[in-house]
Amino acid sequence: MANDPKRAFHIASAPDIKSGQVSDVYFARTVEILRAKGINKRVKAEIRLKSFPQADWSFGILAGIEEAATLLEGMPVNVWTMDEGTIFAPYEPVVVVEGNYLDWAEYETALLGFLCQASGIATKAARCKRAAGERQVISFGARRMHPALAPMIERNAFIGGCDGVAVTKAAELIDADPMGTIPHALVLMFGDTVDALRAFHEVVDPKVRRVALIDTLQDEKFEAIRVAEALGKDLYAVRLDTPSSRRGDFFRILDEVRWELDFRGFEHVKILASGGIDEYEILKLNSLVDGYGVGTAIANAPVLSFALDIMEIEGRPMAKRGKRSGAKQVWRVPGTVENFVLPAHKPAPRGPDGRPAEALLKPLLAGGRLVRDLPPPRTIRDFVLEQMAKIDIGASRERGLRGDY
Ligand code: PCP
Repeated sequence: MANDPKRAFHIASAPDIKSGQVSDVYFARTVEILRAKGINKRVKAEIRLKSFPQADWSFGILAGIEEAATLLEGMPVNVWTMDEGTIFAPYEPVVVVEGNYLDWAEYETALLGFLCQASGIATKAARCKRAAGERQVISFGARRMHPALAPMIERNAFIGGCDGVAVTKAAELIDADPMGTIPHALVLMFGDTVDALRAFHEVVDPKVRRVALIDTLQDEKFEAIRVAEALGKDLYAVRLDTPSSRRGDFFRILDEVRWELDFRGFEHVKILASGGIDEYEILKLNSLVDGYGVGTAIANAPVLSFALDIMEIEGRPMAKRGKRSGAKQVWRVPGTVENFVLPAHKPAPRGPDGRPAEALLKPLLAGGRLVRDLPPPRTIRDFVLEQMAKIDIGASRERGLRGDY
């Protein structure tokens, strides 16, 4: 079986995406028909969400804006968007595109793809970070998805609130050091948890925290005692990734480990948990756990199924059934994350305290030229955490957004 140089990974390249080749065929046919009939109307379209993927989700984190800018940059279009990281709700337009329809029609598929997956990941990461509070949440999920997407997945896990990412290539994108502990494979290579940890301590850069994985071979509580006695003050934490077949009452296992460590004076040793962790599991384990490795729950987060719809043709409000026509602005009540939508031609409203409301849809591209700075991931993450601190449980409950914590 000769090595076939043409065999490549099943992914679209950046030039493929940028040249509009990642597009549903009915857009190409629409363009063909409109060209044949000499129709090229100037339209305005908006992207918005109809509902969250799960009933207990009460906020969304907008992500994918930087890639959307890269996609549409250089095209004869005007684009307005919310800032990346903005907390939004269904029925609030997050992106508006204006231009001659034939110039951008075939970019809808890729544009929505950038926003739907990235925003799902960022929102799930935000829910996990919100549940964990000050405790660390590290993205461990790249292995669950196509590797071509790993940088995108972990970048959006980070801007959503994760404190770190595991994949080196993704860490470069967020300008941070990759984070990780020990895989079961290393323990198996040494045939002993303490020997593997000692080798890690001897070989790996001292600035990397010493975290012992304690569920590979023996009972976690006895392994916790052994690694703590082996490394003493140099041991930062133990990680429990207990296989589901042995997990039983995970809380009780963690409680025993905590007791045995504290009983012997190893109060400084933190406990990390991974394997099947999501925001609900985090809420159950917080009283014992100091940090989490979250994989599948974030990497395989439900997408936010944004839709793009024309709402104005040749300057006149026109939208399909089920959609509000006309250009809109999304306003934010000062000092809150409470948004509301008004027709764009309406005057700027004021908040209950008289302060002017903030317009969330801001120019991004003018005639295809970038007219707004695109902040680095860490700045977007700070913006997300700052907003999350403002999510007022009472108000969200009043607004009938149930089930949030
Ligand atoms: C994986 C790795 C990640 C975990 C699972 C993510 O464990 O340690 O932390 O799990 P999740 O997708 O359920 O959230 P293994 O593959 O068992 O372990 P390792 O590669 O660390 O030996």
